[in-house]
Amino acid sequence: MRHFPLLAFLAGLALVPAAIAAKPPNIVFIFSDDHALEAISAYSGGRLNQTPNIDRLAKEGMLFENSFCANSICGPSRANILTGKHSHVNGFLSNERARFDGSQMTFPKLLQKAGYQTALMGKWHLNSDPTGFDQWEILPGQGSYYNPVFLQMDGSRKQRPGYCSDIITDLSLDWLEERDPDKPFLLMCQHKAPHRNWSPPARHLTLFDDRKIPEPDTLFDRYENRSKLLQEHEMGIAKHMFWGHDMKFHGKNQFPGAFRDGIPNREYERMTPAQKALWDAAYEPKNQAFIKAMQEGELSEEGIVRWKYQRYIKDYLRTVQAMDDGIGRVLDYLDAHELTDNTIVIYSSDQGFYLGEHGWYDKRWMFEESFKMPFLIRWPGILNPGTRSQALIQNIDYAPTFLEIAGAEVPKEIQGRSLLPVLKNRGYAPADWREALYYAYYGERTHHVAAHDGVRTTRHKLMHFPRTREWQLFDLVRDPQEMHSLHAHPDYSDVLEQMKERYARLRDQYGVNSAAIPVSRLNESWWQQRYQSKQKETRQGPGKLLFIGDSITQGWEGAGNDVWQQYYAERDAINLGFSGDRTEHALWRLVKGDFKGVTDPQLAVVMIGTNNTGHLEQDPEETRVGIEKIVAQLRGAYPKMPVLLLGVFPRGATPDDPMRRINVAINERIAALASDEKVTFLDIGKTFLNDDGSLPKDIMPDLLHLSPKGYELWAEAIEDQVASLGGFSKVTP
Ligand code: SGN
Ligand code: CA
Repeated sequence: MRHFPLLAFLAGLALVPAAIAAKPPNIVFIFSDDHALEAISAYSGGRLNQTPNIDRLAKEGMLFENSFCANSICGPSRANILTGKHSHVNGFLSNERARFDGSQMTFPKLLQKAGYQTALMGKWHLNSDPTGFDQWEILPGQGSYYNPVFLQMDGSRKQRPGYCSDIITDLSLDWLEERDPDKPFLLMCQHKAPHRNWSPPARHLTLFDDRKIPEPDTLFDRYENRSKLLQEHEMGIAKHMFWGHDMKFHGKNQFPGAFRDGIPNREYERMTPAQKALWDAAYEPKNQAFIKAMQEGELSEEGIVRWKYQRYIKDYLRTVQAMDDGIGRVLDYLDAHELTDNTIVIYSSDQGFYLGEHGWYDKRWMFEESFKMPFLIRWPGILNPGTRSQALIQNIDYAPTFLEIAGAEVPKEIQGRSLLPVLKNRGYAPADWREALYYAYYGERTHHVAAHDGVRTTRHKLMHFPRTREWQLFDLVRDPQEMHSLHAHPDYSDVLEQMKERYARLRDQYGVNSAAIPVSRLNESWWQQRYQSKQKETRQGPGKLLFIGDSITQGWEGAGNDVWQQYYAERDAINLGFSGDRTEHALWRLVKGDFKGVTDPQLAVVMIGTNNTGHLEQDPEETRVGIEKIVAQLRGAYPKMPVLLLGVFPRGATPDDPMRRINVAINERIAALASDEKVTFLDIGKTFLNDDGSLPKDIMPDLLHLSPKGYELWAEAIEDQVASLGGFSKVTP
C-alpha cells in the first residue's frame, strides 16, 4: 500500500482544499536550455525583456533567487536532476562522449512506480534512450529550431514541420489530452530554446528591432585580478562568434578579423522557401546596413562588439519569447481543464548563461550568471502567491522534492534535499538547511573552460582550478560581478581558510574524489598527440602485455629502452605510461580509449599513483580508490586477463620523506586488491633502496624517476611474475 506523508502537512494547512489532499498533485516540469535569469522579467525586473507567462508562475507561486546547478552544462545538469546526485556519482560528467546510464535510479522511474503516468517531450540530450517514461518523443542530440526531427520510442525518426518550441508545446498538450485522467501525472516539457544558434520563429523575427538592449557592465572585461585561465576561453562575443551560424549572415565571411568562419547558419538550410523568405525579409536589410557601415569604416573595434552583442541578445531573447508563448498555452490548458488547482508547475533551465557578462556567451563557469538556474514553482493552495525565497537550492534537490510530493520514498543514495520544508516554510530555509553548495565542472574542449570546482555560501564563493592548483575567492556582496579574486587578500585570509574547510567537508560529504573521476589532458598538445599515437597502437594490436602508468612507465621509452627491448619487445608489449598522469588521467584513457586491436591481452602491469602524491599530496585513501577503479576497469574490459599491480615506487631521499610516506600508505591499502584472484600485488620498492631505506641517486637520479640501472632492477624484480602470470617464456639476461 502506498501512503502519502505529504497529507500530514497538507492537513496542517488551513488553505488546502479537501480535493487536493485526496489526490497526489500532478507535476508539470517545464524546462529549457540555457535560460539566464537576467532574461526572465520576474527575476530581472524586465531590464532586457518581458516574459509574462513565466512571470505568472512567480506571481502565483514562489521564485527562488538562489537556485543553482551542480555542473553548468546540459547533459550533466539533466543527469543531476534525474538522479538527485552530483555528476561524479551518476557518471555523466560532461557532454563529450558521454551516455547516460538509464538503468540507474531516476525520479521518473520512482514516480512511475508510485502510480504516476510519466511523459517527456522535447530536448533530452543524454545520448541514451529515456527510461522511466510511459511516453516520450525527443530531439536527437541538440535538435533543431526549424522543422525539427524527433526520435520516436520505436527508434524511428519523424520530421515535424514548424518551429521547435511550438511543436514541443503541442506534443505536451497532445499528451495531456490523451492521458488517463484518473492517474496523477508527471509531464516534462523540455525546450531546446534559447540554446545556440538562437534562431527565432517567424512571428518574432523583428521583435526588439526598435530598441537597443542594455549592455552588461562587464561586456569588455579584461580578465584582470583573476586566474589566467579565464583568458583561455573561446566563448567571447568579440572573438568567437561565427559569421553564419551565430550572426546569421549568408555567404562568405566578409570581415574575417571580426567574425569566425566555418559554420554556416544550418537552421536557414532547414527552412522551407516560405520560411526563408520571412527570414530574409527580417535579416537582410539589417545585415546589408551593417556590411555597408563596415565597408565605410564607420565602426570601431568596440562598435563591432556592440553590434554583435545586439545581434546575439536580440536573437536569444526572441527565442525566449516564443518559448514563453508556449508556456502560456500550457498554463491556459491547465486552467481550461480545471487542472490548475492540483498541478504543480515548475519552470527551470539546465543552467544559466552569459548574456555578454564578462564578454561571454555560453556557460560552464562557476560564476553567477551560469551557475544560477531559474526555479519558479506554482502550487495553488500550498504556496503563497508572489513569494521569493532566498534559500540555497540546487538541481539535485528536484528529485527528492518530486518524490516526497508524490508520497514515494526518497532513496538514501540521493544527495539532494527535498525542498518541501522550504516550500512549507514560506520560502524560508529551515534551521538545519545547507549553508553551502558544491559545484564541479569537469572540462571539455568546447569553449575552453578549464575544469574547476568549488563551494558557494550566501556571501562567498571559493573556486579551485586543479590544472594550475589555484584558488579564487569572491565576496559576492562587495563584488557581485566577480571581478576580483580575494584569495591573496590579507583581510580575507580567515574567510579563505573557512571556505577551504567547507570545500573539504562538502567534498567529503558527497564522496568527491578527484583520483577516481576520469579526467583527460587533451588540452595539453603533447599528451593529446601521445594519446592519439597510443590509440593507433592499441587499435592495431595485438598488445599481449600492457604497461599502465605515468612517467616512470613512459620512461621505458627513454632510460629504460634497452631493457625494454631485451624483455618486452618480443612479447608485443604496449607502453601506456603518460608522463605526469595521475590515477584520474590513466582512468580516463582506459575508459575512453579504443583498444579494438587488443583482443586477448595476457597481462597488464599497473604502477601509478605517485603523481597524486607529488602534485596534490592526496590522501592515500583517495589515491587507493583511483587505483582500484583502474584495476576494475581492466578487469571489466578483460575478465580473463591477470593484473600485476605494483606498489607505487618509493620517492624522496629517505624513509621519512613526506611523499615517500604517502606512497607507502597507498601501498598498504592497495595490497588488499589482490583479494581478486586475477590480481597479484607486488611491492618491489625495496629493490631500489639502500639497506637504510635511502634512495641511491644512481638508481633514481632525481629521487623519483629511474636510471637505466633502475629499469634493469625493475624488469628483473617482476620477471618471474610476468612470465608465470602472462604465460610468457622467461627471459634470462
Ligand atoms: C553546442 C554549442 C556550444 C554549447 C554546447 C553545449 N555549439 O556544442 O556552444 O556550449 O552545445 O550546450 S553549436 O555550434 O552547436 O551551437 S549544452 O546546452 O548542450 O550543454
Ligand atoms: Ca544547456
